[in-house]
Parts: sequence; C-alpha cells; structure tokens
Amino acid sequence: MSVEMIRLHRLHLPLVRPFRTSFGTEVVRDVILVEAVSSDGVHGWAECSAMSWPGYSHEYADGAIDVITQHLLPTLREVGGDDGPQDVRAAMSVVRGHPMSKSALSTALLDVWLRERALPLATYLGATRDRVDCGVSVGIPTTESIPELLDEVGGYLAAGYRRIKLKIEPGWDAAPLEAVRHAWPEVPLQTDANQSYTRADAAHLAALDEFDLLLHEQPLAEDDWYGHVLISQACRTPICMDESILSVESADSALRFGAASIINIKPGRVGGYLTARDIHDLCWSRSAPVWCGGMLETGIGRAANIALAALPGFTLPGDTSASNRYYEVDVTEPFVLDDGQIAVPTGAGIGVDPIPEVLADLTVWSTEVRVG
Ligand code: NPQ
Ligand code: MG
Repeated sequence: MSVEMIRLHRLHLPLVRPFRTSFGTEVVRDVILVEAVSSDGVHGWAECSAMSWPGYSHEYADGAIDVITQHLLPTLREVGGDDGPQDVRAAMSVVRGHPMSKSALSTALLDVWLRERALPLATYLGATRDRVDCGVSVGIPTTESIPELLDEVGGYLAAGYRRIKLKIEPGWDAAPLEAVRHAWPEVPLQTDANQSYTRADAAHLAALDEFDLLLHEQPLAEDDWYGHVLISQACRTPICMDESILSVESADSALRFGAASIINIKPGRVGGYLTARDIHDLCWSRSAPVWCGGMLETGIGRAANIALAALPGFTLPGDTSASNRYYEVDVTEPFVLDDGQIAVPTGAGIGVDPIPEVLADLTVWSTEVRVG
C-alpha cells in the first residue's frame, strides 16, 4: 500500500432543478469525495454515492465518514507492499455492509494503483467501447403537472438522450406514462418506483404493460424477493432490480428465482468496481441485460461509471447522463452529450481530476487521515 494519506471532501452542489422520487425531494447534492495520496505524490479520486440521509438505502454521508475513517481505513493495515485491488476488497470484507463507503475508499486506492501503472479504468475493467449510450432519469414534477413533465422530457429528447426513465409511485404512474407514450410513440421508456409498491399492486402494475415499457425498476421493498417474483409473473414488462442487488450472489439469486430479468449495476451499492464487473460478467454469461445506474454523481463518480458502462454486457442505456442534467457547475470538466452518447475517458485511472478552484468553492467540510 503506497497510499499514505486520505482526504475526505464534503461538497454541496445545487441541482439545476429539484429531483423528486418516491422517497423524497432533493435540491442539493451533499456528496463526499475521497482523495488518496501516495508516497510518490500520486492523487487518486473517488466519490461516495451515499445521500445525506438514509432515503435510498440505509447508508448516509455522516455514517460513511465514520465508517471510512474509523472502520475501513484500519483494515488497510493488513494490506502491504504492492497489494492490488483484490487485496483491498478482501481486507475491507471484515466490515459488514456499508458498500458505498467501501466503494468510495477502494476506488480512490484503485485510481492511485491505475495511475501508477498508466492504465485507464475502462481498460482495466475490460471495456470494449469508447462511447456509451446515455439515458436520463426524470423525477416526479414537484407540481405533479403533466405538461411540465412533457416539457422536461421534450428537452432531454431534444438534447439527444436515448432512453427516458420516469420516477413513479402510487398515484403517479399510468397518467404520466400515458402522456409520454402518446407524445413520443417510439421512445425507449422505463420506470423506477424505488420500492414504493407492494405485492397487492401486481394487477395495477400489469396494467402499465400497455405503454410498451423496457422495464420496471425496483417496484417493491429491497428485501421482498418473493414479491418481485409475483410481480415478474404478473407483468409482461420485464422487472429490473436496483436496491436489492448488493453482490454477485444477490444478482445470481434474482435471475435464478425469476425475481428480475435485468440488473441495474451501481458500483457504490455493490461495494466497488471489482464487484460491479463481477456482476456484469455473471449477467453476460447468462445473457441477462445490465445497465449502469446513477446517484447524481459529480464528474468524479460519473467518469468511473462511464468506464464501467463501456463493458460489452451493458446493452441498455444507463443513467449516465451529462453533467448539465444535474449541475450548472461540475467539479471536473463537464461530461457532455454527443449524439446521445458520452465518450469514455482515456487518461490513466478514472481519467479526470477536480478543478481546484471549483473544488474549493463547493467544499463545506474536509478532513485528512494518515493511513497505517
Ligand atoms: C435510482 N437514481 O436509480 C437513483 C435514486 C436516487 C438517477 O434515478 C441524491 C443522491 C438524490 C442520490 C435521488 C436515479 C438521489 C440519489 C434518487 C439517488 O434509484
Ligand atoms: Mg433505481
């Protein structure tokens, strides 16, 4: 382990518009970036996907700071010399859960390791593309206005996005889907309920089949495996799992049980890019489609996700939107949409760095911890 010091930076990025999901409304992205510094002065960067409060999953920013500094960093004492990414993952496995914290710290170390070897993350992971297809996740309008929704979707389609995902919840589903499908008969369209339905909603969800959807994402609670089997059997629309998928084993279970036929891969939710790649490999071997999810990443997290989305099994457009979908000012050079795609970074490691002045402007708190 050549990394001598870790810095945590907490940033507040105002969103270009409020983002409302079935679990709440966000107006500012409160996000932690991890900077790892090696003895040779190589700086690695990663982003923690946890929100400021436990709305999407149990993890949250204050908890992540505690887990990273008090519990994960000490496990690295066991990692010595030139030990690589697999050893870091193994060392951290003594801490239960907290995948977003593990992903943030291990990815910052991976970025140092790759930069020391002049190896791009995409190449290391096995990418086969140099551009990735991008979709966009569309929140519930805070006004619950359908014309406003159509306006927002129209803007994204004009910008070139190749797939629309509507956030839904009980009371906001058939009407917005009908309106979008009517306005754009051919657009690839899918939903994300973020666990807001129950087993009793099987027939209601099946009635949404008429809108010709690519998939429904996470209709039920993350631990309701049998419920997802029931929904899968009731709907012609394929079911995709997000929050339920925490490991290779949960992805395998989802496919074998018939709880889901498509997997949303989020590196943070599964503990890092190695496990994300392993889930991709499993799904690729079973011909199950995967796509890369999003957690309102800054350019730091976005760069790494785009590298992952360049693997061959990512056959559906991801929530890998351009920087300006969420932020007027990104912490890196902005990622821009070009014909509905984003170019995979080609530099060593994640291939991007924070812009120092912007980082300083957005930072609300930081800390520095020595490793070992
Ligand atoms: C999802 N993301 O797929 C998540 C949920 C989500 C792009 O739909 C702050 C930080 C607010 C992370 C709101 C997308 C968030 C967040 C929603 C993640 O389920
Ligand atoms: Mg989701």
